[in-house]
Amino acid sequence: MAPYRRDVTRVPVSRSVSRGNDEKDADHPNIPSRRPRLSQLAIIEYPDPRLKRVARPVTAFDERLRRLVADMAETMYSAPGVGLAATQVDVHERIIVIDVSETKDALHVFINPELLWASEEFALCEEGCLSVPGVYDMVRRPSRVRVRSMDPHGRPFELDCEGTLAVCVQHEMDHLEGRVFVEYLSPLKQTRIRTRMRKRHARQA
Ligand code: K1U
Ligand code: ZN
Repeated sequence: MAPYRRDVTRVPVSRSVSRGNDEKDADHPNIPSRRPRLSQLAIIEYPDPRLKRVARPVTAFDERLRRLVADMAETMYSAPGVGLAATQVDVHERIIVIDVSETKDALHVFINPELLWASEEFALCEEGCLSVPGVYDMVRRPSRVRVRSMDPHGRPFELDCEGTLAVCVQHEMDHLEGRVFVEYLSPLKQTRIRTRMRKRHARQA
């Protein structure tokens, strides 16, 4: 499944403000005044208990889902991050967005993803999390995975992942199971991270 290429088409402003225009323009999604505005969603932070919730499968492949996916992508790009699970924005449905490209124009959207296969070979990679800002540590995971999923229109696809994409997809699928990457770290590190996060939240209060 090819990732969604981000649409960077710019329509001249004069087209969007032209008077007495035909109906064709009124429906054109690239005309700024007609394009629905994207929202940045609030990301919940560790150790918020809502990060422990197990997400339920998506059953309605409708405009509301596609709008949520667009808002999640906007939230991920502006954070900035390379992935985001719906759990992190307090929506407990099985939805993930990922873009590990340098150019930030290769969005992967996974609805109801399932792990079909994981390699016996493992890799140690540094991970971060938008729900645990400022914390990075090494996590060991299968180096390659195959995922079965659906796109936002309910069409099934399978994707072989390796490198950063494999790390990211496993990290995000953990979020859907209510797991945060710090749970792979030692109890001492987890305690230190919780203390650090609680201090951060007290400062912000
Ligand atoms: O799940 C998340 O909170 C997103 C997380 C994904 C991830 C990163 C690294 C390894 C595994 C999973 C992030 O995006 S953390 C931020 C980050 O990695 C980043 C930030 C700015 C530029 C590039 C990457
Ligand atoms: Zn995360």
